[in-house]
Parts: sequence; structure tokens; C-alpha cells
Amino acid sequence: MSQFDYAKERYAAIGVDVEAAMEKLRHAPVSLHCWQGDDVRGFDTDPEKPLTGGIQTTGNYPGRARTPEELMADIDMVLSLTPGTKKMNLHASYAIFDEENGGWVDRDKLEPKHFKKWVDYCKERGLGCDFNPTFFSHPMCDPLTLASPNEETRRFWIEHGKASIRISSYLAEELGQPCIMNIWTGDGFKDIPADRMGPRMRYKESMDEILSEPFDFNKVKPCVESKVFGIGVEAYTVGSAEYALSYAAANPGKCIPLMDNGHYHPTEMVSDKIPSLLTFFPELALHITRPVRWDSDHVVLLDDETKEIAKEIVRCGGLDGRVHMALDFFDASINRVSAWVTGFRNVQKALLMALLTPMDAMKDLQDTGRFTELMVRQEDLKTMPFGEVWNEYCRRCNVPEDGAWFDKVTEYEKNVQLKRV
Ligand code: RNT
Ligand code: ZN
Repeated sequence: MSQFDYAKERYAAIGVDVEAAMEKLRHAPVSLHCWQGDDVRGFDTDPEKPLTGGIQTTGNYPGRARTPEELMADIDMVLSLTPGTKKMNLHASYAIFDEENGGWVDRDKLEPKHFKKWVDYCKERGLGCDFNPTFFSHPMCDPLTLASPNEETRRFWIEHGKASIRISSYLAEELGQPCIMNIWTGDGFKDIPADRMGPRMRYKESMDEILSEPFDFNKVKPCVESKVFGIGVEAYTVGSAEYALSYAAANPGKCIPLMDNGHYHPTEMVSDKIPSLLTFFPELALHITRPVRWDSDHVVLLDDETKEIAKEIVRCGGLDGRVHMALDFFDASINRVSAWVTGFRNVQKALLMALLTPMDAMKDLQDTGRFTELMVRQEDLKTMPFGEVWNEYCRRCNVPEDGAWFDKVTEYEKNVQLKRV
């Protein structure tokens, strides 16, 4: 009997169908963020300028992608080393300008044609694509964007938002999959504001204008991402949790809430917020990351909160289209391909673990008040032969098992990334 067959029997004994679990996971799309490959620099502004908007990458590990070709090559490497269904996730700042499409334009003038090369890339690989307007790292941040009191600034960013809706529609049409379009701004203040409501009213008006751009909600799904604070904007964030949730609640069929698990106070758990939101919202979107003391965007590990988030996604029907999953981390202190692969594989592992949990039996223990047995069974799950199922899942997805992919990254680093000087 193979080790996998043995594992399958062990799971069958606790009422889990391993084949069904693997099959379910294989078809659940998870978005891969393009910005891990180049420290969130993009191609539309000076790559040496600082990252703004309260976010930061730290580290200067060699080998960062500097061009669309290099970034695409790195992403190909990631695709070859990660199981499951992937979607691309682009930021507007990753527009590709060339002679054919007329060269550089500013963010308020972006058009679908500036993403044609990405569409070709996705088509060749059978990927869908999500999109994000980029409201940071740009001279028109004053430093506010959609909440700016300066009408010229605000108009520029509204036009950027509308252009992003048109680009998202194009991505959805071309690729035949819905495009999740996430609105996040770092708007806020370093110190105690004199007016907290004014910026929020302006942000709301800007969002209303952006969403007045025609779109089909079955194809483009605008989201609003909240945040607690950012670096340099510690005292006040315009798009707070209450703001973003209320905006989404007030705009059903037009806007859905997005939770990034780096964007809450350290003892708040996004895993617990998932069922709270799904009680009221038909859909929600997630940025899966790892906060270390703050929104530090560390690589996702197979840690307790990632596992708990995955359990809630699975048991709340998230894999049936209710939860849109995306990764959001950026580490410049280690090999960037390895960072991507580690994070993506860990999200897949957490989801597979959740799918290998006898959820109905556990719920029944809870509902019948058998809490002693519930604790024992939950603890027993931790020593089940999960690794054998994971490795089989990787084999079936034609990607390396654990222990067999890092050498490939090392080789790629040596032959490709370290030659980028
Ligand atoms: C920042 C937000 C946001 C960004 C990306 C690059 O705190 O998490 O989602 O990380 O849009
Ligand atoms: Zn995020």
C-alpha cells in the first residue's frame, strides 16, 4: 500500500473524502500578486522613487525583476512550482508602454491597450486576471488622492479609477473570468487631524463617481479595502474598517468589502470576521498576508491564523464563489520567487487542510454541546498524515512536492536573477 493510500484510508475513517477535497481545491482560483517580484515598483514611474501610501518593502536581496519580460519570466517560474488554479493580480502601475501602443501616458489616461501584453500572457497560460488602480507612489499624491481637498488632485485620481474600471472590463471580457478590482488608498495623516469627516465624505464622493462608470457586476467586481494605519499615516486613515464596510453595505451589487489580514489591530482575527461579513454580504474579497506586529506584508506561512482563515473560507462556502482570495505580501530580503512560491503553496496547504476536516461532524459536536469530544477530535486532526495527501496533490498538479522545488529556484537564481546587474 502506498503512503498516499494509507493516508486516504486514515482520512476515510474520520469521514473525509480525500479525492473530493483535492478536486475541490484544484478548481478554486487564488490570485497571484505581480508586485512581489519587483518590490511594488511597477513600470510607469521612476523605479528608484520611494514607495508611498504607508507601505514599505525592506531588504535589497539581489535579482529583482526590472522589466515586464523579467517579471513575466519570474512569474512563469512561480506558476511551474505551485499547484492549483491561479489568477494574475495586476496593479495599474504595471501598464506596459511601447511604440505600438503610443508610449507612456499618465494614470488618468490609461487604456486597455496598455495591458494587452498581460492579456496575451494570461491567455497563453489560461489565467484570469484581477486588477488594482494604483493610488500611491506618484507625484499626484498630495499626499491624499481620492480624499484630497484639492479638486485637481481628486479629479486626476477619479479619472484613474474610471480608467481602471474600463481596463477591468477588458480583462474580464478577454479572459472570460470575472475581474476583482480593488480600491485601496493610503490616504490619511501622520498626526491628529482637524477634520476627520471631510476626507471621508470626499472619498465617498470620489468612489461614487468611479463606480458611476458603467460596468457589469458579473464581470467586474469592485472592492474597497480598509486599513487601520500605515507608516507615516499613523494617526488617521480615511478608509478605516467602518468606512469601507459601510461603503460596501451601502452599495450592494456595486462594491464588495475586501479584508487584508494585515490591516487590523494585532489581536483582531480576520478568520473570525469572514463569517461575520458573510452573514450579510453575498461576496467578500481577501488579501492574505502575514502581519508581524503591523502590516508588514511578510510571506504567508502555514501558521495558525492562515489555517483558521482557510477553515472559515471552506466552511462558509467561500470556495463556491463567495470569497475571492488573493495574496498580498512583498519581501525584498529573500529570493523573491521563493517568497512567492512559499506563500502560494502555504495558502494551498491551508485550504487543503481545511478541506480534509470533517466539518459537519465537528459542527454537530458543537451543536450538541459535546465540547470535550470536539477538543479531542480537533487536536487529533493535527497528527493526521496530511503531508502524504499534499504531496499527492502536487503530483497530480504536475508540480514538485515539498523538498523538491527549492533547488529549482536556486538554479534559476544563479542562471537568471543574479545575472540582472
Ligand atoms: C496596502 C494594501 C494594498 C497593497 C497593494 C500593493 O496596505 O494592503 O492592498 O498592499 O495594493
Ligand atoms: Zn492589501
